[in-house]
Amino acid sequence: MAGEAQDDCLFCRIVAGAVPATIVRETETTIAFRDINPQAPTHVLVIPKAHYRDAAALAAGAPELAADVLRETQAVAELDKLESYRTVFNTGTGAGQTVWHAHAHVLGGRGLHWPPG
Ligand code: DGP
Repeated sequence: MAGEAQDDCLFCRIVAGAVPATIVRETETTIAFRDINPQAPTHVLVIPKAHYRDAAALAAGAPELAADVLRETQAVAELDKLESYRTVFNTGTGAGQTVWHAHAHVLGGRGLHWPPG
């Protein structure tokens, strides 16, 4: 069921502390941790603690929680003193989503090209 922790979800396991991660921020509803395969000097993932399979499910099922995630992307940018940064939600396989727990990528610390690949 949407929102409930899934035993087979990697990011639910990070939330539970069962898989280690470099956590940079935590709130009542979210955590932010450094990506294991960084694509920029700052590459942090912001996730809701509750399980939603992607950003679309999160926005539809828990809009206030989606807003919490967005607020935290800004907090991560401030933490890493980023003047410019990019927030990305990959939604669906064709867009490159590989982990099925909603997450925002926060990328910064280098020039970022547009359009993305
Ligand atoms: P996406 O492709 O949008 O679903 O992004 C998933 C990201 O998760 C990807 O950039 C790599 C990252 N990732 C995968 N496994 C782990 C892990 O075990 N720890 C951390 N910190 N990041 C992970």
